[in-house]
Amino acid sequence: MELTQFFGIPSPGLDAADALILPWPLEKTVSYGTGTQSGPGAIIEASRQIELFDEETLIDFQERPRLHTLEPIEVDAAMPADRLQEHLAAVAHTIARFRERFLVTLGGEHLLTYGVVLGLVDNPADLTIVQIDAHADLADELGKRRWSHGTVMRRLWERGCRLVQIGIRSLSKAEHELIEDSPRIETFFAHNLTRRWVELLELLARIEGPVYLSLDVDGLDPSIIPSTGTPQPNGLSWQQTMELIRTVAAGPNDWIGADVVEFIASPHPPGCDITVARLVMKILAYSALRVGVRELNESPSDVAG
Ligand SMILES: [Mn+2]
Repeated sequence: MELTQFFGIPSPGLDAADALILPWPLEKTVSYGTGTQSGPGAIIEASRQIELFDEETLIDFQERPRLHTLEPIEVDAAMPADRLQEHLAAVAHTIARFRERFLVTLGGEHLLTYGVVLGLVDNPADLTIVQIDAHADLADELGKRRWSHGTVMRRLWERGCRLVQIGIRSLSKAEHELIEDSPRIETFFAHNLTRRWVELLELLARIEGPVYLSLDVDGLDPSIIPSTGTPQPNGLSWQQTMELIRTVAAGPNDWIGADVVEFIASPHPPGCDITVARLVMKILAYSALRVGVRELNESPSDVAG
């Protein structure tokens, strides 16, 4: 049991958990490097090597938040790609049972974000997705497929989601035109991210309503996480990534969950899997701190005392 739990610490059980971790080893439409199905297992294995204490938030995972790692989503190896939509809908149905707890999904290819989002919200038009990614993922079709890691944000946008895209540095002209034409898509490209950094933080700090963080590990610079299917140079630094997540966590929004996708287990370079596990740990720590802050603010005894 403990071996399959994030950090390798005992689960308090599904009902008592504050946050849930869902491994979803989806790999059906990768276009270059393969192996995203190996991601969730490698991240959980590596999580056993990191400290349970976070020196920035002072969160100690021995105490809080209490984590429960769910059974991995079963992905039928024989499932043809044209049944992906059905698979996503079925998993969304399962995920709907886990609402009200902060959910971190470990991928797996980026397409899974569609299933998670549809499971977490009734009305996608209420949701803002903060997408850290090298790729816009806004293609209408990729290799004649409508359901693909390269089309996932297009499908979510069609359902009414608002997108804030960060670190984008790979997209087609058609995707670029969609961004230009759509008021529901705000894209912060990598090439001028430094110049627009303050504007970005201010935008993130203003978001209200439900927010979901979708973190494609290729959004970070490949010098930090090279082990992904389609790496691109000029990615986010670790510090930039942390500042973005902190800003979301500190905002007046309702942060409902996150995913970390497109990681491929690899022994080269050593430690890459620990970096991704640490990324998951920081997401959990920032989200937990935020719950603590909210509880403190809402408690009359704390105000009086
Ligand atoms: Mn992506």
